[in-house]
Amino acid sequence: MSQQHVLIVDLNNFARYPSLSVGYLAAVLRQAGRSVEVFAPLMIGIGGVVREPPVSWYGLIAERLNYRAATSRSPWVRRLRETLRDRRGPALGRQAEEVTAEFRRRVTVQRPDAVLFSSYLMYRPHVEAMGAVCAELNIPAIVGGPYFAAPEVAEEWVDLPGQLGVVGGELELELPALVDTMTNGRDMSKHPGMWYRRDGALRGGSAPPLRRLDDVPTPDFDDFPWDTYPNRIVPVLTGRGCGWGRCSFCSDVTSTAGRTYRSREAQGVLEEVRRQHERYGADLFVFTDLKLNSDLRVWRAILDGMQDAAPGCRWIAAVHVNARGDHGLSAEELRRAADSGCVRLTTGLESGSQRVCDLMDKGTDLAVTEAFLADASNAGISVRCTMILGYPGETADDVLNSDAFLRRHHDHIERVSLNRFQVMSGTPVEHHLRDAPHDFPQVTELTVHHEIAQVGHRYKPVDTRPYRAAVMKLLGAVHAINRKPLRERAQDFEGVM
Ligand code: B12
Ligand code: SF4
Repeated sequence: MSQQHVLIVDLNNFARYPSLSVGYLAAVLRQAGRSVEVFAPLMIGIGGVVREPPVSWYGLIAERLNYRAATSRSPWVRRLRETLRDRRGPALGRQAEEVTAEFRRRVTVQRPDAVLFSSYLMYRPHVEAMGAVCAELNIPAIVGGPYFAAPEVAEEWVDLPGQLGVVGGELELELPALVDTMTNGRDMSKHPGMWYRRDGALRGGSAPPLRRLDDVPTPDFDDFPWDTYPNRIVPVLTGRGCGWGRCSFCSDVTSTAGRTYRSREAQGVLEEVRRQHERYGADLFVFTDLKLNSDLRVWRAILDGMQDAAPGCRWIAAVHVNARGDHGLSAEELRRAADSGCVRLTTGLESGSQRVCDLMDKGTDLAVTEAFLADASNAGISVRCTMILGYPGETADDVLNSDAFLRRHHDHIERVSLNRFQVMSGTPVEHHLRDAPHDFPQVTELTVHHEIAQVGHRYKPVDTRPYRAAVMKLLGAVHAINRKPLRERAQDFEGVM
């Protein structure tokens, strides 16, 4: 039998560094002797979402107008905003036709035995169009990705036209067997992770979280268009899930690789850093762990071992500053982190009101967070905070507390990512809203869109004058921080995380 040829299509498509999931899939298949090719829209110049672009002096006016439009009661204003947003949104979103045309050209020439789509939910039109090409050419194809573990999402996707199978879970170690089944035309439903419909009902199910993380080979990024990235950043994952894992709004821990916390051996992680540094000539690393300090053994091994593994490297990560303070983020450890090349840490502040953090089950204590901000900044680390606006129960006073918090820590925080609260399918808060709506009298107009894992809603306080005034003030504090130049050592990571 000739060697199987597999085409992986990367619809994660991030314009700053290769997609880790695709690197894993390619590595596993190559290790099993399959020939692999990757097609990412970025290869034809089409990038994904631009994250956190530099803020201009007039940015505050735009931010305030944008907030007013997004929360306007007028459907006309909201629609106009959506049209403008789509126009400015990810190029990939608008260019399904170009991507499909190039995909058709490639599969017609290459005639792969199987096509694997790895996709964010927002690229469904692209998956459908390319899936139709596969059906036309009689090439078996499946789609998987970070959100297909959720049954409510699978329910909306499982009837994709053509013969496109939908698969959920961390299946990389099963992939060679799965591809065999696909190419032999056998029934795929026996494989864990396959979703299918029988007798009108959704069957199958996402594969359980992968336990044997150390069995997964080092991600293979050979196929990525390195020359199109502004610099060479390599993503590394030391564990899957989050050591805290309880925040009520968090869809990271309900999505595929976030379910339950699992960690790798520290030595394997450092060995991977060493190998990727040599293989790709990369000195910049991003740990895509949900929270890198979930396993303190690994965290401390990184502080001790990064410069040996990749001399001169710089790296960034996300951390959870837990309320108890046993988080590996003491002033001394943060200095060691900076010495080991850490130039940016991002943390979920979410709110400057302890009451709101507690409503979210955030597991943080703002006094502990304050100490972390000062210690990290004094150690020379650029700190980025994510925040949520409009969480159920938040009042105008809470927003003013967030504003005051940011103004107090203006000198210690270098970037703030402020997001309006979104109800994501499958999260604890979504279940709570569904099961006990009377607990949330101020949340109305729920509209379910499980195909994109979102549940639209309206939060009544946003229509009140004091709340709006507080938000306008908070936007000013955020803008003042985001206008600051980044520390030089962190500049290579601007807009990355
Ligand atoms: C790191 C990260 C990023 C990074 C890098 C993204 C990248 N493309 O590489 C940054 C910070 C840039 C980012 C940006 C965004 N992200 Co992001 N991100 C993550 C995060 C936290 C980890 C991703 C990761 O490395 N996972 C580890 C890998 C190994 O897991 P995986 O991707 O699920 O892949 C595994 C399986 O799913 C499976 N698999 C994947 N594909 C396929 C295909 C087949 C055929 C098979 C068999 C298996 C398979 O195999 C892999 C190995 O087990 C996830 C949350 C999470 N829990 O995963 C969100 C997540 C993926 N991001 C999400 C979103 C929404 C975004 C943004 C759109 C946010 C925004 N508005 O700016 C942007 C878009 C960026 C872009 N594409 O241009 C969503 C996606 C939801 C969706 N709609 O599909 C997630 C799930 C977060 C969430 N819970 O909402 N992100
Ligand atoms: S700490 Fe972060 S990743 Fe962990 S559950 Fe909370 S929001 Fe999610």
